[in-house]
Amino acid sequence: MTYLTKPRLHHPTLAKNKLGYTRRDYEGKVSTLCAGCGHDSISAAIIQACWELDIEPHRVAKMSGIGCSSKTPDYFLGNSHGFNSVHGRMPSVVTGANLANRELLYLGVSGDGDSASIGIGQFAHIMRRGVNMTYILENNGVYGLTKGQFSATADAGSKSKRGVVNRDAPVDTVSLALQLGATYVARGFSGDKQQLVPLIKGAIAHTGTAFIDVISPCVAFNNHEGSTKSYDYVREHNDSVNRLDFWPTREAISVDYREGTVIEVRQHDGSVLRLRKTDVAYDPLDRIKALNYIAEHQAKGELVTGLLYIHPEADDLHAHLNTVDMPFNKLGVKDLCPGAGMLEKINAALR
Ligand SMILES: Cc1ncc(C[n+]2csc(CCOP(=O)(O)OP(=O)(O)O)c2C)c(N)n1
Ligand code: SF4
Ligand SMILES: [Mg+2]
Repeated sequence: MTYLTKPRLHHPTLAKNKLGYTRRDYEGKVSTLCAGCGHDSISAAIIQACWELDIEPHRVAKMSGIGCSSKTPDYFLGNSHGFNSVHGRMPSVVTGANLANRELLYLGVSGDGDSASIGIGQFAHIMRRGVNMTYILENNGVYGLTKGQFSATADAGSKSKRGVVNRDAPVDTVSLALQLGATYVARGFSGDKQQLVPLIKGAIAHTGTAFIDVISPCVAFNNHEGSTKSYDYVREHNDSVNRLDFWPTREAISVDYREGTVIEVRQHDGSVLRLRKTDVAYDPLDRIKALNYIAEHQAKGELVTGLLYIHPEADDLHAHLNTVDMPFNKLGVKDLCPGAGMLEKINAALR
């Protein structure tokens, strides 16, 4: 893979977080994506979120599939663990890694082709199994890496750069994630960092599968008139349901509040999500209403962004499987392989 290493020069006045790290410490290599690609803005939002959360980079495992989007983990968190897997197979790699070591923070990055076309089976199962992770889908409606073919999220009627009209019905990954049981579901737009950073912070703090679909225009193949995933289209049709501010409970951050209704959602780790509703009728704790809300706006050609659903008491795959608290990779041979006597006992209990 081609890449450019960034010079390790830090300006002495750069702001530092609690760990003494600057934002630069959360960056990766220089991006080789097209200038203006929405995916780079998402990488910047991930860097900002991890810096603001004072995350120790060695505690993060970045996983991805194949695509321009799946290349991006190389461009952030250069001091974290990473695995660039096979097209559409990131979820199974995260599941295995998470089962082996539950102490890491898992960050999966995927594309709409990677998740909704070839990888839709894997996508479905990770959403329903509650693997503790943040799943970011960088959604541009095309296979950017392979020169702009329609992906399964392309809207019927949208036009390719060459003027071909897509006739197939689209997969809406947000509705799918909700139906399948994801416990934190959001949609963002790569061009709206103010909204995206808190959504990512909330997802990282959430226990269970946190899914964020980020509309991310491909400037090379899907940013023209007729595309429903272009910058202009999204700006004109975006309906933001809430403004989300995120506080880890360990510190009080003063923020400039806008007018509107605020609700607080306390998560498993004690952190609090504050949702500023621009639409007073919207309730992110109600899954069925979320599905209806998304569908109603979709029928009007509108995209709903913001935190669409959260189950604050959600648990994860380890709780479902009743695994031990100690990560498997720290257990000794005796624990992992208790011997023939124990196997005999288990078999006898099943007879
Ligand atoms: C098994 C397999 N099939 C097909 C490909 C070719 N391929 C590489 S990336 C890609 C699509 C990527 O699209 P998406 O996930 O939307 O990422 P983007 O480039 O748009 O960010 C395809 C079809 C592949 N690498 N492996
Ligand atoms: S082809 Fe599209 S998705 Fe890929 S880097 Fe260029 S703008 Fe981004
Ligand atoms: Mg794509």
